[in-house]
Amino acid sequence: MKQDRYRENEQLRKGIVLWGANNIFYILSDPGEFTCYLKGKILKGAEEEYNPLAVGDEVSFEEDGKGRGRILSRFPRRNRIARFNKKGKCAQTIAANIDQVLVVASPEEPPFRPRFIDRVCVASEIERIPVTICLNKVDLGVDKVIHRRLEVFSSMGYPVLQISVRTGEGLSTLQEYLLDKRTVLLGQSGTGKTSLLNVLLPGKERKVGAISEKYNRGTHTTVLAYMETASEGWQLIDTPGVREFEPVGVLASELGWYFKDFLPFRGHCQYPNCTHTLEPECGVNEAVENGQIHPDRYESYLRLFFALKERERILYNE
Ligand SMILES: Nc1nc2c(ncn2[C@@H]2O[C@H](COP(=O)(O)OP(=O)(O)OP(=O)(O)O)[C@@H](O)[C@H]2O)c(=O)[nH]1
Ligand SMILES: [Mg+2]
Ligand SMILES: [Zn+2]
Repeated sequence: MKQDRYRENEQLRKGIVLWGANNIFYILSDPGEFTCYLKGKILKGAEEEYNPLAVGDEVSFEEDGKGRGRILSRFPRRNRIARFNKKGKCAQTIAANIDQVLVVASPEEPPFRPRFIDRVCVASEIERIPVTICLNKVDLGVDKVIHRRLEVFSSMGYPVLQISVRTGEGLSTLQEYLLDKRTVLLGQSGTGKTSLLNVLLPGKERKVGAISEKYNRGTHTTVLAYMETASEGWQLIDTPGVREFEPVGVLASELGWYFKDFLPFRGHCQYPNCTHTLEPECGVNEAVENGQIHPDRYESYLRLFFALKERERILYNE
């Protein structure tokens, strides 16, 4: 008898992953939220990935009539933001099906790290996801070096916003960027991603962390990515701060295409497949030398180039 009732209520549904890990995921469907499990932590077609499902993924599931369900499949992704997981030696998807990436940085506590921003820009360019750069904590002061580096991002076409969750500066402008979109927040630990959610989508008192006095870094307060929806319908995805961000889906030899400020100078390279490293007569190198490309952007490029080379050597035994 019990078995029959279960079968009667059983339904096939479609929904979006709000958060989850391992094999339990919280799915938003119409109507309501469902706690769903993924049998054996494996999903067909996603065997090679670190995590088969990420926040923002669309799935089909079978509901049991009591708010629980079993995930059956993942629908094709429109895009994803992913990084290389060194432990798993494969791609780790942070969020899927997003409209915009918001890189959250800070001038201090933790110190400004433009290389992190550069890498997120590469990962987003690979998937053609628009990026906005958001410098939080401007109440702590922003020096000239940071201003200059942020101008480089503006000149490449990335919107740069300067805000302070503490004083409220810049928040109304930021809100305009978020309207009607699903935005994922990415940034080092402690830059204020969760603090931002608390002011933009108030009422939940999500946990924010202290800055470690010893290391002047965040303390990895958020441990799982999650998505929240504003009453107007736009969505924000908060993510755990990561120390290292290495993009996936790009070979070292192709990396230069994702540094937008290099593009005008590629035509001056002697070799069409120039990697802008050791080749003679390289347009990018010349532009760095005569100040047309910011030297720190080039430094970012080199570090990522050699990191990708090393990864390729290990993965493909080159
Ligand atoms: N001075 C200043 N501090 C801020 C501002 N916004 C956030 N903070 C502080 O920065 C610290 C870290 O904030 P969180 O929101 O936890 O940072 P997070 O980016 O979510 O960090 P993880 O979850 O570890 O990735 C907290 O002590 C906040 O109070 C700001 O605008 N100015
Ligand atoms: Mg957080
Ligand atoms: Zn070159």
